[in-house]
Amino acid sequence: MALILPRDLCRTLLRTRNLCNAGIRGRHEDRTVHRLLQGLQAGQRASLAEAITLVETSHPLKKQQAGHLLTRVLQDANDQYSEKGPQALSFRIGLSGPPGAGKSTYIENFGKFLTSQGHKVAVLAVDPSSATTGGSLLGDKTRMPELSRDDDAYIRPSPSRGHLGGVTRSTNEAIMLCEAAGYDTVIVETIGVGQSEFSVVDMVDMFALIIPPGGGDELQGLKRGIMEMSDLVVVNKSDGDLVPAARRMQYEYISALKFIRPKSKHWKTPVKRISSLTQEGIPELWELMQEFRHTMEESGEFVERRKTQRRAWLWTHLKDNLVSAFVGTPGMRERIREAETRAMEGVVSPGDAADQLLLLHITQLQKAA
Ligand SMILES: Nc1nc2c(ncn2[C@@H]2O[C@H](COP(=O)(O)OP(=O)(O)OP(=O)(O)O)[C@@H](O)[C@H]2O)c(=O)[nH]1
Ligand SMILES: [Mg+2]
Repeated sequence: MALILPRDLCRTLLRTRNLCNAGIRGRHEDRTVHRLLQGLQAGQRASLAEAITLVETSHPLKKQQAGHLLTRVLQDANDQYSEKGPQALSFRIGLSGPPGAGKSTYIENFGKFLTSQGHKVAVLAVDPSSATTGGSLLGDKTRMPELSRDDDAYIRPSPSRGHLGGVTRSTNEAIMLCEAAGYDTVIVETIGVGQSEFSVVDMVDMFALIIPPGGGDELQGLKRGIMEMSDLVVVNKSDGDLVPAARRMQYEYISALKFIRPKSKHWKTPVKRISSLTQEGIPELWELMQEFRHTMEESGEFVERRKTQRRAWLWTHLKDNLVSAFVGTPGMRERIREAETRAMEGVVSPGDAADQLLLLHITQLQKAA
């Protein structure tokens, strides 16, 4: 059945997500978009911060501007890629671990190590707790005192609005903006307690799990799922009295990983011990990460993963936008509430209730067309 969208709905769709980006380059460009683009190209932090705020917004006009900006950023990135190949691509590293594992301490020292090597590092956070508590990375900035003062580093506090989907979605776009501003290494941090790490996997080139020593139950708690997604497992706090426990943890993870299907046929997930406090093992870990990147690039998987990720994000956006367009149809909220009640009471099966709502929606669309 052909689905024809009435004009009102089209407008809503275009406003909620700028679906009409193609060919923007030649058109009159919004002044804000132009200014931000220039700022990004000049590597200005203030423009980067403003651009990220723009992609986090839910304001319809600003969303449209964000869409234009992202299109331009993507075009520039594609030009760079055609010119230089995979070398033009940044390195996106996802870092997840339970609270207190030492993520902030690690990022502080790892980040400083990278900037000392001439890299430009951006740190973004996907923090499920911030959605309700209002942004815990503010505290984290103080736990990354030196990195936050480093001219070659940019630390973005986690957005404090919306549900997880919104937060992670804009993080994906924030990564692109950081790259446009010249950051060649982007670290995305997440607390491994919910679903957030699953979305982060779809944003990064390498996903690292960081765990503290001890806490045997932790291994069960950390679920197979997250291990299956990891390209690297880091046992942190391998210093002083904690060294024996860190070794035990390392062996436990090495054996646990033997029973897990490898994420890539080109890479076997290593388990490494480090100390973020003493910085022991941090340079070696970076070497390993580069080896990973090299292996992935050689096999073609690096670029392939990014393609697959883009497809996955397209579907995320599509589902979100379809649901909001559906819910936004006049009178639909009322009908949804009725259907919910009927399904809850067991009068109708949830599947039937959903089918009826969809049918109603399609009929309304056809009438309006
Ligand atoms: N001994 C030792 N302590 C560490 C190390 N890394 C971090 N810590 C300590 O562990 C505690 C937690 O470190 P954070 O870096 O804040 O951990 P986090 O994973 O960012 O914690 P959340 O943000 O709460 O999830 C702090 O007291 C750190 O000083 C390490 O390598 N060795
Ligand atoms: Mg932290």
